[in-house]
Amino acid sequence: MKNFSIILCTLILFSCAGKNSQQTKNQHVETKNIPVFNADSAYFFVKKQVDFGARVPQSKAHKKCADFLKTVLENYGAVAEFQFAKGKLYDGKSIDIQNITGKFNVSAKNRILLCAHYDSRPFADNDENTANHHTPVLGANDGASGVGILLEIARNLKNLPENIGIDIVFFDVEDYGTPQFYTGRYNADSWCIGSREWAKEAQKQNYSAQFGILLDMVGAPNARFYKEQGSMEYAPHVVEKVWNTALALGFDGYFVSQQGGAIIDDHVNINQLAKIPCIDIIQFEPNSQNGFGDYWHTLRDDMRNIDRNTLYAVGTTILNVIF
Ligand code: AHN
Ligand code: ZN
Repeated sequence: MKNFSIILCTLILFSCAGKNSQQTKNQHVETKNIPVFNADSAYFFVKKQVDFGARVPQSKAHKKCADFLKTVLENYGAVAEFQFAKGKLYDGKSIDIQNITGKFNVSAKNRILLCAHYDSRPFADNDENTANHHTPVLGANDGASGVGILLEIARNLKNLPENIGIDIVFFDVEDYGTPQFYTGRYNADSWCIGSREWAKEAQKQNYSAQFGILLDMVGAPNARFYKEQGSMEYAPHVVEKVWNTALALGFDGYFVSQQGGAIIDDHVNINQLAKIPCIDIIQFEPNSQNGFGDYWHTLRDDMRNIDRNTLYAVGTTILNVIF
């Protein structure tokens, strides 16, 4: 037994010595412990949200989901809080906003912002059946997918280096934009109402982050993510960092190295109001009628529209960008 331990110690010593000499050669090489993104766990988090029902602002399902999201963030070690505010809908009516923030490594100066919207659209106004146009969508992909990926990332932040801070924000009232059946004026500002209030407050509080990544519709089977135009305008270096990371990991089936459309989404408020360079990873279908998938704003955006492989590609890419 004694002999065996001596041999073992010698082996360990030798292997350590080998590593040390390697490290002296490349002094800046750090051993990175990148956590493994679990797509089953992310899928579970998406399903959990969908199981609450449509998360339409001011509904019971929405409130339950908001409480759930804050609790999960806290359980994974975040300092979490709600931001309550008021906004104005497409028809001029007032709406209550409830954004959710979870901060990891609160005192780190060097911060990264990760965000997604958690509300779901009150109207399936793209549904092939006009009788469904006033029915809320489940938003498995449109909303829940991004949040599910971010919760799985939160689960993996226990060993986050202490000099990096992560702020996960779940925006409310993103998807209450002017419905197609509305006979009044189309209002481009009727989208992304929650993030507008978040960004205004962030600016007031002098919040800063190195960069931000917004996830929207990141779970559909065979989704493709193009370099979105606003992201290229405000945060080209972040786009390159994320796309290069994805391509190096072999996710070129999802991350396309071509410019896509200009999309009105929460990242616009973050760039313009909070002045944080923020990109949008969003499914884009250049040949489709509406630019997104054919399930978009229809009753078909349910769990059948979620593929673990897509969640894995996006989640793994982000973990590799962070760590
Ligand atoms: C517009 O349709 C203008 N922007 C897309 C924002 C959105 C809606 N993302 C998800 N649902
Ligand atoms: Zn939507």
